[in-house]
Amino acid sequence: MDVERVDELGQGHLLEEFEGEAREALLEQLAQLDKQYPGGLEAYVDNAQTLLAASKAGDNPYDGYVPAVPLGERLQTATSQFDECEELGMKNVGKTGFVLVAGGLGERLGYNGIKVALPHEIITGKCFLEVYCASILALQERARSLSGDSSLEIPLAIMTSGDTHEKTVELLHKHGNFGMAAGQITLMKQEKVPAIVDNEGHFAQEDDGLVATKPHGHGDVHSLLHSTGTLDDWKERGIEWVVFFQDTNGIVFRALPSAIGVSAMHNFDVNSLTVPRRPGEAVGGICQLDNEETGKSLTINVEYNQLDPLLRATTSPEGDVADETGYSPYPGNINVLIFRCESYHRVLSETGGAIPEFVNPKYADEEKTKFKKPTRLECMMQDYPKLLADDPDAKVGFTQMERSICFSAVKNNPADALGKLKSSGFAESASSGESDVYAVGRLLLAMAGVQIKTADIPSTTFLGLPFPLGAKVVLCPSFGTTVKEIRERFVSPENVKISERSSLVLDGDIFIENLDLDGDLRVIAAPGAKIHIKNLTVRNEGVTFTEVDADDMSVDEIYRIRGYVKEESETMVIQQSEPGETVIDRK
Ligand code: UPG
Repeated sequence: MDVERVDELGQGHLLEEFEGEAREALLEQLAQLDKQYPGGLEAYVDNAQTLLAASKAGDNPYDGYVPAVPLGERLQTATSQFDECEELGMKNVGKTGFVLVAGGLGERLGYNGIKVALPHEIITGKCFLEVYCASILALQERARSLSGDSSLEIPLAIMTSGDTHEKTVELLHKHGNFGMAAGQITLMKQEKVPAIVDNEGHFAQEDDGLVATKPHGHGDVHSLLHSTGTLDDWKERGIEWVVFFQDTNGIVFRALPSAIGVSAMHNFDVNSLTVPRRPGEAVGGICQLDNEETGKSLTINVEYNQLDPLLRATTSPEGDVADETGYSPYPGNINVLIFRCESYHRVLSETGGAIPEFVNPKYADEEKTKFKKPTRLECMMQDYPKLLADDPDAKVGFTQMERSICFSAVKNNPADALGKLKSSGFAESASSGESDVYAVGRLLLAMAGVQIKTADIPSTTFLGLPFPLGAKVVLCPSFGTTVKEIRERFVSPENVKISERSSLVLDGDIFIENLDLDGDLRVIAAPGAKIHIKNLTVRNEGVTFTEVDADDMSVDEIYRIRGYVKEESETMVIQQSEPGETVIDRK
């Protein structure tokens, strides 16, 4: 970029103290930033000035809108309605593309690596990204046998950022893309935007002269799917549904077949998966916003920091409070979104996928002219329905499910998690994410009729956070992608008994008749192999979790953020690596 252009953009201050190489580097960076932002830096400065003026004036983005609880589908597990949705969803998964947003640094978690590399539980040690890839591959296998098309491939796009890109590439490379084919995964790197120091939109500068930059938010995923040609490609390949999910929700694939089924049933352009939301928790609320004056109505997420002021200003002077159920009446957004590819593609072609932005400066003075620290424009992926506001035919809905089957994120360090647990009932820590994986395993087995305790389970604490001491059950995606499929793996479930202190991993094509487990058991059937457990009694020392000092730097960080490690005294492994069937018949 040349010097005149920098002046035209009102950013001449950046050049004042920098000559020579530093100036060259700065001009090069500005040219790059100009290229990356839709409409260039001129648009960025314009947008910043407009949004900062509105923020200074105290404008409410929801002015004129009154929130109401939207209509949506509420699905309960273990009902025929759930089964029907799953079945319909499974007919559609072969025509689905998955998008993982993984550009966030996870500052609240305080973990030094990328979040998708964290183990989703430490019994298998499989990381989040591995679980996501395995889930997609398991769905792909089912879709292949349903369609008879053995070349069918389900695509995955991952949004990374400067903070996460290299490490994500390394992780995929190290593990051979976790079994996904070459070209099946598309990486899309989001770029940062200039940090801004005042209401005029002047950019902040680092000591070396470069512009200070900050993340632009997960809303970039839409413009990236457009600009990289990924969505064009998916549409051409016949993809009908696009599913977005977050980096650390280890159980989300348990809910996706049925949620895709709901989308297909209602032909929803946008379907948000939601959970009952506790007032005050860091989970946005899906609201139907009605504007009497314009007659417009919009079903959209109102972010957690904006819900309370909106409610106070409109329908509820007490703000973000519970109704008689103990939950907020507004369904909680978990940023698991399912879009209809055809209309999504059309909207992105028309708009480029630029999502309306917002700014959230922390003011240092009453006149609102100074910021405590530089701010920037941001955008959120769940704001996409704003691009549909002028389309009266757009169908925007939600699918509510029990939290235990679809949502448990890992976002907070143990100390903050304790505070969150006290204030909202949800810790969202590494240990709560892990214990929720085991809990959904127990739940699915109990729904299949297995004798396993799912309620009144005693807890211990690690770093002050409660950890239920129930059976540690890990049902890998290869073992079952739907509730029905898992049910069918047990021929006589009443003859399967798992004690509370047990741990169990079921990975692959496995059928179980009679099993009495008190200890640790891992059953692993490689692709093409089958294991039939006719009769098996297991009694061994098993696995225990023991406390570790979170400040002991000799302990790996993945354990320090949990406050425990696993001690494997005695385990039993039944493994079949070659194609063919193994029958286990040991009383
Ligand atoms: N992310 C990016 N790029 C960014 C910022 C975030 O890819 O610039 C990713 C991040 O990696 C994660 C996801 O986006 O996978 C969500 O980010 P996170 O910081 O975890 O979001 P929150 O502020 O916790 O809130 C989001 C939604 C909120 C929802 C909540 C559920 O905004 O409405 O209730 O997630 O976990």
